[in-house]
Amino acid sequence: MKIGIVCYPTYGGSGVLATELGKGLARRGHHVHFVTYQQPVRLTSFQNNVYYHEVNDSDYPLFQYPPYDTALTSKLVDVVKYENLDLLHVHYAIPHATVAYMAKKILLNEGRYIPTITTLHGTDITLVGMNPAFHPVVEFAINKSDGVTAVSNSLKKDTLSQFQIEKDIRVIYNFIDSERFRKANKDHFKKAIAPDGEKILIHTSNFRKVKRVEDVIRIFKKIYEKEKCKLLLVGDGPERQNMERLCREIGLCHEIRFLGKQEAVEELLAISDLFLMPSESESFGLAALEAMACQVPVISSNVGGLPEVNIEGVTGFMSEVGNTDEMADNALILLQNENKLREFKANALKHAEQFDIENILPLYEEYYKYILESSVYDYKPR
Ligand code: GMT
Repeated sequence: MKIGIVCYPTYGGSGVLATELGKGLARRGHHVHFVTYQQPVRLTSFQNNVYYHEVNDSDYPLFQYPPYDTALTSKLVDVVKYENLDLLHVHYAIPHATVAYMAKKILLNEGRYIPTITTLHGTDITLVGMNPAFHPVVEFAINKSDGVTAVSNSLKKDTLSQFQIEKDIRVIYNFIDSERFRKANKDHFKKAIAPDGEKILIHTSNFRKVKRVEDVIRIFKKIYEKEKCKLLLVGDGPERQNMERLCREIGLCHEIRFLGKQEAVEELLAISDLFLMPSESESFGLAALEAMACQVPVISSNVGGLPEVNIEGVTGFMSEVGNTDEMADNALILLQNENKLREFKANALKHAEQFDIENILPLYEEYYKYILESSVYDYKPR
């Protein structure tokens, strides 16, 4: 198949997932064309069957906001026509589902039908999509996609309750590449970060409000009072300054390392003992799954799709959003009991294996075939 993939090229979960999906499909012989405004962060080296098309918008002085949607639509029309694509798969509804619809209409006007699939990732529904500035357009565009997938049952439920959806939504879970996300021996890193054998806690995210990153630091403080440990903060984003201020206030800057955006996050996960994810909302929690694949149990909130990933009392523990006392207590249950920690690490790996890319890729391929066959009936030649 010749597949066009539209995504955000940045460190966010939707872009990571879309890029890994495309690379996986290319390994299985499909031709995958990424269309976005920047080289996706996980698309770092040459791979056969993978192509990248950059969208260039205009900086004409009249535009207060350069019309990216229009530029992306034009690029999609071009790529579908000249690369002879079979299917467009867009990740994150805003604005990608709308753009895909527009491209489809333009191509239809030229007598060419291109089926489109939208994958909903989370904040496009639960946060941004709910904003009245976007809601009617998002609802319309989802309904006009030939296929719609959601990354968890929870996100499907949220979508159906917040929007009038006429389409069937197929749940296809996010995945990890177990070859890459595994516990490799990185003892030299561990020694550098925790020279006295302290336990290492880790959080990775885009440091947005929804991640409640200040809770990460509050949880760490409570743990630290009982058990000497280190905290690694991977990523960057709007809450960084507030986090740094809080670290100074509680006097723990020397135990907390801000590592910024990291390419090889799996190397840091490999030396970590616990992953903290106290998010306000989380449709799936791909970062938690990546941690589990590296044998890192998860202390998280119990919102959204997290209970579908983190199994309470097995792969980690979950608490109500904001209950940092309980999250710290749960972390201590594991940090102060080597046997229990070892058991949870093994459980985390075992559960994560179900989400291996090799199990999930065929589900996308099968869905593509289904959409290609069924959407033929929607095609009405001019
Ligand atoms: O978490 C973010 O803010 C990034 C966002 C994205 O779209 O890049 O992540 C969402 O999609 C991920 C991949 O499907 C999910 O694992 C995250 O749970 C989801 N984030 C939220 O729902 C807050």
